[in-house]
Order: sequence, then C-alpha cells, then structure tokens
Amino acid sequence: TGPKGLKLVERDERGVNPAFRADVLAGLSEQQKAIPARWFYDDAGSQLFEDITQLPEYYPTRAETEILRARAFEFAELIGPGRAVVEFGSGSSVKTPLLLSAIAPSAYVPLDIAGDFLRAAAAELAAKFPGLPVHPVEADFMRRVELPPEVEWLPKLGFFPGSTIGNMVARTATDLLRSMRETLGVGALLLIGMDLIKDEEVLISAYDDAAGVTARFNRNLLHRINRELGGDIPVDAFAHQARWNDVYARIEMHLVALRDVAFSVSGQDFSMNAGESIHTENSHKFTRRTSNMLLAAGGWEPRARWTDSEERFSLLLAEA
Ligand code: AVI
Repeated sequence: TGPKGLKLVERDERGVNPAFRADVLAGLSEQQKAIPARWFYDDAGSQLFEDITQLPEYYPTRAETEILRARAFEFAELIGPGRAVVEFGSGSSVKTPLLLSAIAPSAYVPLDIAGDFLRAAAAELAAKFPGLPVHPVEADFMRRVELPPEVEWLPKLGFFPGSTIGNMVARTATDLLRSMRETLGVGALLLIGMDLIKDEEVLISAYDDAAGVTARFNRNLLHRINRELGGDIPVDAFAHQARWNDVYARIEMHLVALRDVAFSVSGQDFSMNAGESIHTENSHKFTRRTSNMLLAAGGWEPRARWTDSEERFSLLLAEA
C-alpha cells in the first residue's frame, strides 16, 4: 500500500474504482489539470515509493529514522510508558518498531484504509513485540475513527511519520489534525513528522533523482489510468517535472506534455498543448514556526521538536 493510508480500494461491478474515475475525470477537466496524489499508490506505485525511500537523494526517510533512533530516551521521558500508540497508516517496517521499543506502550492500534496491508503489517508487528496487544482498525482516518474498546481508557499517542501531512493543502491538513484530535481524545499526544524547507537544489533532486525512479513513480499514474479507466494516454509524451512553489513552500510534481496530445479516459476526450501539465502532487515543507502554526490550527499545542543532525527533517510532539 502507499504511505499512511492513502490508498482507496473500493470497486464497482465493472472493477472500476468510482472515486478514482471521478477524481481523474474532474481533475483532467480543470484549466490546470490536477490529480490527487493518493492515486499514485497502486501495487506498482507503492513499490516505486519504497524504492524512492532508498534513493541517495531522498533524505526524508533516513533523516526521520535517524531522529527516532537517536532520541529514544527523550521520547521515553516525555511520552512515558503505558500509552496506546495509534498509528495513522499501517506502520513501516523500521520506524514503528523504533518508537515502540523506545516508549514501552500498552497497546498498538494501526489505522489504515487498505485492509490486507493493514493486517499484514499488524501481524508483522505483533511477531516483533510478543505480549503487546495489537488492534488493527480498517478505517478512513481523514474522519473521526471509533477506537477498539480495549484501548478506550488508555492514554493515547498518535503517530504520523513520513511528512505525509505535507502532501495535503493547509485546509485538508487542518481538517485531518482536528479529526485526529477527535479520534484520540483529551490528553492525547501526537508525534508527527514534517519535512523542512531547505536549498532548492536539494529539494528538487530529492523529487527528481538521477536514476529516474521518481519519474517512473509519477508516470505510473498515467499507466494506472490507462489500465484501470480504459485510457489511451500516450505516456511517453509526458515528462516528469519537480518544481519549487515558493508561495506555498512546496515541491510540486507535474507531468508535462512534450507535444500537443489528445487522449480519452473512460470515454471522455481531452487535449493538451505542448508545455501544459498535469499537477500530480504537493509536498509542503515547513519551518519551526509554520509547523507550530499548522499544529495549533489543528487543535494541537506543540510541546517538543527534534531534527536530524543535518536539520533536514523535523519530528514534533504535540498535545491535544
Ligand atoms: C509520501 N510522501 C510524504 C512523499 C513525499 O515526499 O511527499 C511522496 C513522494 N513523492 C515523491 N517522492 C516521494
């Protein structure tokens, strides 16, 4: 699955995901064509994202893992034992165990919309931490989620690593933070990853790597549209592009038409002139102040903040 529950899995009677079709048709009809980033994560896209996290240019995963390793004692002190850790997304093989080992929780509750992946990740975690109750919940965490009764009376720690919050525009990010607060309740803590603003060249190469993996990840969306929505988009006519948008402090990924193109998707016709693009992702970058501001707007008081040794990435602890 994709990172942090971004995958949607429903299908209609013809095997088409109606939400995918609706998003693609609406997005391709806009003046600036745009498709929400969550549709990147089919099986091929999820694998390509895993490959991205290993790239020399893609620092966020390594930087966040470094913080989780280096600050275990501080997490233990500030968070304390006995909390139910509620992870928004199914949990990564590396980061989640680092957190769980650091703080000695009394339960682990992964939330994800993709049930199969959720159960697999939960089983893997349970095997690594015998004796830790694991209660996976299949749910869309963009809304308030009913937690299992077993953890009702435990204090909660929400965990949302990876700077996935950065893939949302401010309004959606704020809505999500508010939903998390409703899900976790009074007295909850939240440990959340947010990537930092840095030199433009460093950011651009993290999203436009020399080996072309991110380009493949981006173009995979077009292959997916062709396959799942009966499209005939000429994929080779599109180039991957990473742009820095300084107004919103974000990296944007686009697919730029290299020539005039005409294609159809689900029986609907579209055309683009050479140079026009489909906007496929936002990845917002933060400063200490803007991350605090976003947390506060979402109903969370920032309590502590850590960065990696090169100050590329931040992990913040906030209180409901
Ligand atoms: C999942 N998300 C936090 C990644 C990011 O960095 O915004 C997705 C990604 N897109 C291109 N490379 C990685």
